[in-house]
Amino acid sequence: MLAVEFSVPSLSTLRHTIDGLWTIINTAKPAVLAGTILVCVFFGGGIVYAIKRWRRTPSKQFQKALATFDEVTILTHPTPDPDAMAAAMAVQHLATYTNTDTTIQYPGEIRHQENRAFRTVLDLSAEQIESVADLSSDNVILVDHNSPRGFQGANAVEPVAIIDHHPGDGTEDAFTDIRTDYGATASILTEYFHALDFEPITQPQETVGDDKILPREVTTGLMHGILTDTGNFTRGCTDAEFNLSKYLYSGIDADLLDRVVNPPISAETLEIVSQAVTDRDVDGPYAISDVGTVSNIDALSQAADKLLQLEGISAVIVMGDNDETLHLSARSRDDRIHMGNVIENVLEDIPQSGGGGHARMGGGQVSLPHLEGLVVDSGMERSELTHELFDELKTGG
Ligand SMILES: [Mn+2]
Repeated sequence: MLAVEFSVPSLSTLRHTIDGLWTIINTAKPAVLAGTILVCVFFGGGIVYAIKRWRRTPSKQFQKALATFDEVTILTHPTPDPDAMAAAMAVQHLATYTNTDTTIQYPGEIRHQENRAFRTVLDLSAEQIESVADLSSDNVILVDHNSPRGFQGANAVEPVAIIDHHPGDGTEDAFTDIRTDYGATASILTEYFHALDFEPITQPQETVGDDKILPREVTTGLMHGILTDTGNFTRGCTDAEFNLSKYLYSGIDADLLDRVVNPPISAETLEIVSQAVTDRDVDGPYAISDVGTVSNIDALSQAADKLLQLEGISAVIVMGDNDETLHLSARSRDDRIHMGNVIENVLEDIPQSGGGGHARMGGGQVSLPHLEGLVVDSGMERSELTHELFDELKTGG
């Protein structure tokens, strides 16, 4: 380590310096003084201009970037959730003011009842893609994620803009606005509309003319995106989420919001949730539930969410199989364990299997033929997997 010592100037030294400056100013000729002032004003103005440019709001920068394209693809991640869909809708709405044609696309599936309700109730039109060839345009804008994934050729896609709140680097050449401290991508886009003086109105989309207006579908969608990503203002929330919700409030349609927040749940999903609760294995504060074969793997995470609410339980894993693959969904509110590591450590020894995640949320996939030893010699029963998971939970992962 290099130690640097700073000497603090004494008071008398400072006084001498100030006196010296006064003498220079008093004795200088008026012409020299005027010249000096001119030079100061010139450079000062330059600096102010540079700062203003540097501080030009992301909203204006993004709008400018949008305006350079005749058409763009707005792409979500493979599990388009309300935040991703709201962000996509918001970009699409902003693009109508820059005369940019837009297509919203997504890899993966929209299955969760909340996501299906979002699409139907808020009239989102989005296309599914399977490979890079399906992209409607070369100009790809990523929302709610910062590197393309979940479709063939995703690695080759170089986005022109990225708006997200997940950690990541983005791409050097693209407009990039990644705010990891924000609770939702919807918050970032709401901030754009607010900064650009858009007015939330309670009328539907069709009534929007040239005025800078936020129709009720977009407003309600953005509100729903903020609500879901922050767990109704209880998770990863900042000032921005609260302040921007106030801005959105006047344009929210209460009926639409109710329909997207509380959609009907399919009988199968509720049955899986109930089965996960009934068939749970409990060891101390941990619960693991194997619900067998399911047609809707989305229901596993909902079952895990519900099981975690059980009194006395602080970490859960729910598993079920579909098409020769065992899917695991894990949740924790136990600070002693890292759920992502628990799943990763147990699954890494099984061929063609794997998983991981964050401290409080994890998931994984296991090839059933490999687990049961039909392909390789060393197989195990599903009940043995449950035991291994319990053992790993106790070590903390
Ligand atoms: Mn999000």
